[in-house]
Amino acid sequence: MAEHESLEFGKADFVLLDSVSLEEFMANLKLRFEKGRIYTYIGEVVVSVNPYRAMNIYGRDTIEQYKGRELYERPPHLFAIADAAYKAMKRRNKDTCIVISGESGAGKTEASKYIMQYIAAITNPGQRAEVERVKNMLLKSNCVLEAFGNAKTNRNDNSSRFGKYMDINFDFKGDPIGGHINNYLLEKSRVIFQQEGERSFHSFYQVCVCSSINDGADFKAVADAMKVIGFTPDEIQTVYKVLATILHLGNLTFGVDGDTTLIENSKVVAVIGVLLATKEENVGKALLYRTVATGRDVIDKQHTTQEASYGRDALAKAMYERMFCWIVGRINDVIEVKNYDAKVHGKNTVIGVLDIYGFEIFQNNSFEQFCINYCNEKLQQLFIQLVLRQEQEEYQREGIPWKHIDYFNNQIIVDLVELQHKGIFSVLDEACMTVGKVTDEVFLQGLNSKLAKHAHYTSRKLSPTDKSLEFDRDFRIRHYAGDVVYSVVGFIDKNKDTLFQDFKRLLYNSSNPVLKMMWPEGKLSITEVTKRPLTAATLFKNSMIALVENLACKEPYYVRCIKPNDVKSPLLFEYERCRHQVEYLGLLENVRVRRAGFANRQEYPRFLQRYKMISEFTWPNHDLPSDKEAVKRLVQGCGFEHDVAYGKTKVFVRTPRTLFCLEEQRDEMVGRIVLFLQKVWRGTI
Ligand code: AOV
Ligand code: MG
Repeated sequence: MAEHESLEFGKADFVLLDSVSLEEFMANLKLRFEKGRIYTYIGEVVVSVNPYRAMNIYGRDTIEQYKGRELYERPPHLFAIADAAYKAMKRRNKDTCIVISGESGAGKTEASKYIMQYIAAITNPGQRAEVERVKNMLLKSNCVLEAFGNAKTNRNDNSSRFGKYMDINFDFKGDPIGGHINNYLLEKSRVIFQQEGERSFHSFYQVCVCSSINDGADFKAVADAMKVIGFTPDEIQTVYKVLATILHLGNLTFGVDGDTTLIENSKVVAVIGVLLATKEENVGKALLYRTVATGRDVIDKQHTTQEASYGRDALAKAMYERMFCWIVGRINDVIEVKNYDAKVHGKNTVIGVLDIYGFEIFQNNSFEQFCINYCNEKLQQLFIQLVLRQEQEEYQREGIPWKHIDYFNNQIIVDLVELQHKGIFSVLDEACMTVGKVTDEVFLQGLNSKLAKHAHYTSRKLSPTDKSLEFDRDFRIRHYAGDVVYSVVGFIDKNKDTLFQDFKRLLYNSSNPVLKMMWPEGKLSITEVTKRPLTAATLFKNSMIALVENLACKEPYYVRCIKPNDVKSPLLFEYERCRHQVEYLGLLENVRVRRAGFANRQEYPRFLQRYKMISEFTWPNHDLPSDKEAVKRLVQGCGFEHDVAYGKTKVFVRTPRTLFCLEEQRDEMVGRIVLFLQKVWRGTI
């Protein structure tokens, strides 16, 4: 527990509050924010409040203060948590992960970047060139991914529109030797539509150099970063061509002449032809016709203007998404671990850093917000499992006297979304599978009939007098973080995510090899394409389940971000706004579990192995009936009885300070033993 800070800044760890109540918690959080202390602990969890101003706490000197220190030795900071995750990995060969959560604009992405900078700064003391190269790539990749994956929304000027999980791999020395990025569902609909006050992805403005944010300077930074990462000039050119194509597609309009659908501004088609390195007529044809196989025959079927517009938008979205995934893939090619032989170098360990899109509520919420908010439910569930539930279950299992601490378990909402056959994703997939004309309304009817009784679901039909449900197309979910009204409009299309095969073939047949590479499936002819692709919802659900499984098998460290106000002000601590977040994040329950619980636990033999040299009863071996008895004797000898509990298989230590004292005594004894052995060796004893 961080005790060295002056009390005028409030308590550095919520665990030290005189009593655990929401009022006390909030008073402490507010006081610290106002005093410029944006970080506070709950044990090993960092609670962070977005300062909305540049803080002078991330420089080289601060990094030096945290390097190698224990959590409670310095004021709360992201660096301390990064160091703790790093130490756990290095000392105990553990894979660890840092999970950063909080709503949109709360400061997750900034936190993830500071954490990565810290890890880069404290590693590679030997200045190995290869390690420096890897570190540089990892840091530079952020700049590129933000340009293509972030956008200005009404919640955040630099909002992540994709989920990102980055593994950093370390060698036996603890130096980064590579990494891997997993990206999750990019909000590609932004390419063709933005709500009022919002923008498309930064990248478009960077190529146009035409707006309020400093896009021109960013353009250069991104181009430089891409070069450093190893994108070839051709690849970078292709990226710009794809962006330009998408911008031109936005200008294309369709009309009719008798029975014929036509493109009204055909000059645009010529430009797109040049950009995509393909014939103008091929572009025109792909936009106006689709090839269909009927039995053995293959015919060209003309689009209606509506279908043509749908196809154009789908193409723009798909090209952007594909390019984004390709960029991630190219970065992975460069940063992935190469030539690592575990037999020679020992185990290669990992720190994962998760930075996703935060919970969000807009004026208009659609499929994308639904997925984003489901993702946040999954992460809250993981937090509950790892921090609130497992902890309590372990005390019970070990027979430590324990009074259960209640918390809201959001599993019910996770189930509402993802349960097989019954959940919203299943209902959506079923609706998409229906033969004949499928509409969003069919999907809504499905929801209403399956979920009428669900406590967290309602809709206009089920609650006709509810004022928040303005339109027939609306349904509402009671999320852990608040109520969100979604409009069903677009759910079916977005879930099916159809891109006419003709476009895939068009892009595959481009004479630009980079573009061709992005569209390998265009190789298939119309008669070879049969398999129905998985829906967007199923793909997303599967990727979320895999993500949570991956995180759950690592030792987790948490950063819980809080957004102090909705106007990006550095001065304003909107009490209600913050209280709501503290409540739904389950922070109070976290403090309660932590306070009643123990900071550290170890199995008896392991504990003994580490500390046996500090007691005459246990060094070099003990003659007590069990390791448990031996540990008891050891702890008594050190005078830590009051701070320790004995479980069936493990010893539990309440405060980190006790562990710290044990470590100090151990260090001293190890020093003495070494000295003694040296004397024996030299024959002076
Ligand atoms: P998010 O990642 O949590 O939202 P960001 O990390 O992008 O939020 O933070 C939003 C903005 O708040 C940043 O652009 C900064 O202006 C400011 N900010 C956040 N953290 C700090 C900090 N430590 N110091 C100074 N300013 C900060 V989203 O990506 O929308 O969920 O999808
Ligand atoms: Mg973000």
